[in-house]
Amino acid sequence: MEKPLEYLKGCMKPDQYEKLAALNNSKLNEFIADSVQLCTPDDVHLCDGSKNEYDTTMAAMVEEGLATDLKARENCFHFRSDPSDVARVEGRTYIACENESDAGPTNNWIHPDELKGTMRDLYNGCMKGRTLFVIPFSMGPIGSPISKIGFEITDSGYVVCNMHIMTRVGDEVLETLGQGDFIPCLHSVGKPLAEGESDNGQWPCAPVDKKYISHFTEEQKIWSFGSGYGGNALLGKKCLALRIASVMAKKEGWMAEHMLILRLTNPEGKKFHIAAAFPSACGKTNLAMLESTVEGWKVECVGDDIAWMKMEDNGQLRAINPESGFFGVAPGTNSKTNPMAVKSCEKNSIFTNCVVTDDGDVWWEDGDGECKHGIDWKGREWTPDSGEKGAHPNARFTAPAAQCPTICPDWEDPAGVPIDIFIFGGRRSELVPLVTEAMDWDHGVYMGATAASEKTAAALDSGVAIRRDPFAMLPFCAYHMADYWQHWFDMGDKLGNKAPKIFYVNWFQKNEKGKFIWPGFGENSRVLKWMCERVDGKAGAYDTAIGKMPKKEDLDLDGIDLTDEEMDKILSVDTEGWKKELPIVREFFETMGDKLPDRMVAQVDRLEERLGK
Ligand code: SAT
Ligand code: MN
Repeated sequence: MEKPLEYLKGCMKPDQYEKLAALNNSKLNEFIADSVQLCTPDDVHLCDGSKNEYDTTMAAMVEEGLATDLKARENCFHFRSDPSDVARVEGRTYIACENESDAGPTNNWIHPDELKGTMRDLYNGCMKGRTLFVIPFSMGPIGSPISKIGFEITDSGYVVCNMHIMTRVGDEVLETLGQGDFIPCLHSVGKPLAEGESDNGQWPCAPVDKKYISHFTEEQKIWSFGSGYGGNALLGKKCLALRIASVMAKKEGWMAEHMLILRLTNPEGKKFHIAAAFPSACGKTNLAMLESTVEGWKVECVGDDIAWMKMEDNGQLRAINPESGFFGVAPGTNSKTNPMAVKSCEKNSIFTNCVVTDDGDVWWEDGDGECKHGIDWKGREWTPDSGEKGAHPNARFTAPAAQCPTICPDWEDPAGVPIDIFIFGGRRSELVPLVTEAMDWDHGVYMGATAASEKTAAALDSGVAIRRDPFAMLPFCAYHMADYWQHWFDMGDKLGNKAPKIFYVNWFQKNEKGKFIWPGFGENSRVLKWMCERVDGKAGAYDTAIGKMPKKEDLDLDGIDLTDEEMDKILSVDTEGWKKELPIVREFFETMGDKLPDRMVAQVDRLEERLGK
C-alpha cells in the first residue's frame, strides 16, 4: 500500500490513529493497513491494555451470549467453544520456509508462496461485521533485553481478553517499540458476518479443513485462521514464544524452551533455579506451583510453560517467563493436586469449556466439591448421572500469574533468574527410575532428545504406546529437530562449566497392582532437594549405566511411607529393559536423516557400551 497512515486515518478513531501517527513505525502501519484492507472489518480498535477495555470487550461478549458472567466468582467469565474447536490442531499447523529440509521431519511444511496464496483467499473479507483489534503485546517484562514485542491483529474479543491476562498489552508496549521491530501476528476466527447477522451465542470459527496455524519462519510472522481457541489463537504463546522464538533463538544463540521455571530456597537461604520440560499430562503446572513438603525448603513459581534463556557475558544462563498468566488445564486441578492453581483462578479469570453450576460457578471433573446440576461444556443440562463428562478434558482456566500465592517476587525481573538445573521427564509406568543425573552436558542432551511418555492409561505396559517428545518440543520446534539438538550441544559448548546440571525424572512408576509407587505432588520436592544438593556438591550419587543416581540414604525420605522394596524398585536400573530401548532409540534417531549430530550417535553408542553386551 502506498500511504498506509492516510488509509488508516480513514478507518480509525482519531485518538487511536494519533498514537500510530506519532509513533510512525512504518512496518506497523503497513501491517495494520494491509490487514484492514484484506479482512474488511466494520471497525478498527487499537488496544491500550486498560481495565476499561477488558471490561467493555467482555461485556459485549456477555451481551452476545458468548460469555457467561460467573456470579459466584469475582470478575470471572466462562466461554463454551464450538465442539470442533477445543484444542491445538497439530495437523493444521504449518511451518512455511523456502526449503522443506529446514522444517525437518517433525513439521508440516508448505512453501510460503503457496500458503500465502491459500490464506489470502481465506482472509479476503473474513472480518465483515466484526471489529479488527490491534493488540500490542510484549512477551517478557516490557523492556527486558530478553523480551520481544508482537502485534496481534484479531477479530476475536475472547483473544483480546485472554491476551490481556497472558501477555503485557498496551500503550507501554508502543512506547518501548518506537521505530523498532516486532513480530506481526494475524488472526481471524474465519467467520464473517452477513449484514445484520450476529454470533447469537455461537462460538465463531471455521471448519477444520479451513483452519491454518501458519508460521513463516524466515519472515518471522504468524498467520492463523479459523480457530478461536488457546494456542491456535493466542498467538503470543505457542506460535510466537515457542515456534517463531525457537528459530530466532537458534540464529541468535539463545534458548526458547517449553519449560516451567521455579525457585527453590534452602533453609540457609540459598536460592536455586530450575527449568523443567515435560510432555503434556506429566504435571508440569503442578510442579511449577509445588508446595514443598521438606522442612525449610521453599518453592516459588516463576513460570509454568515457557522459558526464554540467554547467556550473560560471564557465562551464566538467565531465564525469563515470557508470559504473564497461566493457561492451565482445569480437569484434575483441585486443592490437593494444585492448591496454588486453584487460588490463582479464584478471581479475574476466564474459564473455557467447564460446567457452569446453578449457583453461577464453574466446575470440572476431579475439581473441588461436587456439582449436582449445571450446564455442561456443550451447553446441555448436566448431572453426575449424565454419563458424559461435564467439562471437556482440555477445559482451561486463564489466570493472572500475579495471583499465584507462591509467585516468585522476582518473576518479572527483566534480568531473569540464573538457571542451575534442567529437568526432563516423562510418564513411564516402568523402566525409568525416579531420578537420574546426566553424566555430562552431552548425556543430558541425549536425555532431552529421547524424552518419552506413555500416551494413554489404557495401553500402559504394551511398550508400543510410547511417544517420543524430544525436550517436550515436538509440536513446537519450528525447524529441523536435529538442528535443534545441535543447538543444544552448541549451547553446552558456550556455557562450559557454568552449564546447568541436567536430570531426568519419572514420577509415574507403578507396582504390580497398577498403583503409583512414588506419592508425587508435593513430595517431589524431595527429589528437587537432592538435585540442589548435587549442585552444591553436598549429596551423594553413584554411577550407573544410565547416569548418576541417588541411593536411598542420599534422599530426604523423612516421613515418606514407602517400603525398602518400593524405594529399590524406583531407584534401580533394569539393564535388560534399557537394552531393549536402544534399537527403538536408534530407529527414532534415523528418522532425523543425515542432520543427526554425530555427538548424539556417540551417546547411544556409549550407553550401549555401559549397559554391556
Ligand atoms: O492451547 S495451548 O497450546 O495454549 C495449551 C497447550 O496445548 O499446551
Ligand atoms: Mn505447554
